[in-house]
Amino acid sequence: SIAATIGNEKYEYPFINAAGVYDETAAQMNEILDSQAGGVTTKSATLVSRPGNPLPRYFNTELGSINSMGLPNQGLDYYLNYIEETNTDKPIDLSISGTSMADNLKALKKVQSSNFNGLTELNLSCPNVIGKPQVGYDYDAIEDTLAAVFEFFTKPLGLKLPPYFDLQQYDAVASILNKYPLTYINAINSVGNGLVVDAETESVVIKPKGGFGGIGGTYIKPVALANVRAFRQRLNPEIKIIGTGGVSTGKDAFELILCGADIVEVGTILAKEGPAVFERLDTELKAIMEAKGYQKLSDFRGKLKEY
Ligand code: ORO
Repeated sequence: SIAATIGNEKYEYPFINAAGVYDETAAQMNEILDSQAGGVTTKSATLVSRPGNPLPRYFNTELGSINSMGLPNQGLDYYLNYIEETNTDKPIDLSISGTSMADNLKALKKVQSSNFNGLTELNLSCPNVIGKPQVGYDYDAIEDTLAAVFEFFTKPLGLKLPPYFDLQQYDAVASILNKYPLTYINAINSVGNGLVVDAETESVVIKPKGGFGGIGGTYIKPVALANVRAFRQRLNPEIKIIGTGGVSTGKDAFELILCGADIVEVGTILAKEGPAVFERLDTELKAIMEAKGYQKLSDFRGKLKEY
């Protein structure tokens, strides 16, 4: 079996979509649920629907993608209604991404008083809202947010984190997170504010922010592996980890799970291949496990060897 659990949620397959990919509308989320995905994450919701940034705002390259979507979404009520009306055995994870602390608190109060009891993922790492820094790079803001949220929020909560690059950053962030009853973290969001250049046209490839945007795909796999590993070494064992970043094969997922991921999310490769990718990933991961004689994910999860 390749099943996995986070909080009370059971994923028969350990792959789901990364928030923001193939999940803005009910039709897209239904397609993911109908595939061999373990579940679905909603597009990060704001209190009020948003059109997002001007087009073009997403671009695929051979090794990955760049995006500056700007949180286009249908608004929190749409996603809460979708969850309420959808009959499925699979988990639906709700992503929230207010553009201010006040909006995040309002959104989470709404979730708290709703019937939804699944995983709520608070996105502290969107790199693409013009004029708004990523909360995940401001330790005081992370701490203030968690202190305010856990005053009232009693449902299972996860945090979507930006990538970190210095071991001191992991120490600082983990010591804050370990003070709170988080159900999980999700590492990593895109590598923010990269730049893709088209040499032929001598131009950037997306319009918002002069072409700067979040990088996903194969480029960022080592960063994702490092973030999952570094947090697994520092977080309380009760805090689970969703590993996200640069997964396009079952082998990539195997590596993330070796680093400590409980389940794995896919963004760029899902945008490229569509929901059929989930069956391929399940099959590839099972084949690796069979060849190595592993029966379940916990046989190798977190067991990365060091010299
Ligand atoms: N893009 C990302 O890469 N991460 C986010 O959290 C949000 C967006 C977006 O909507 O632009």
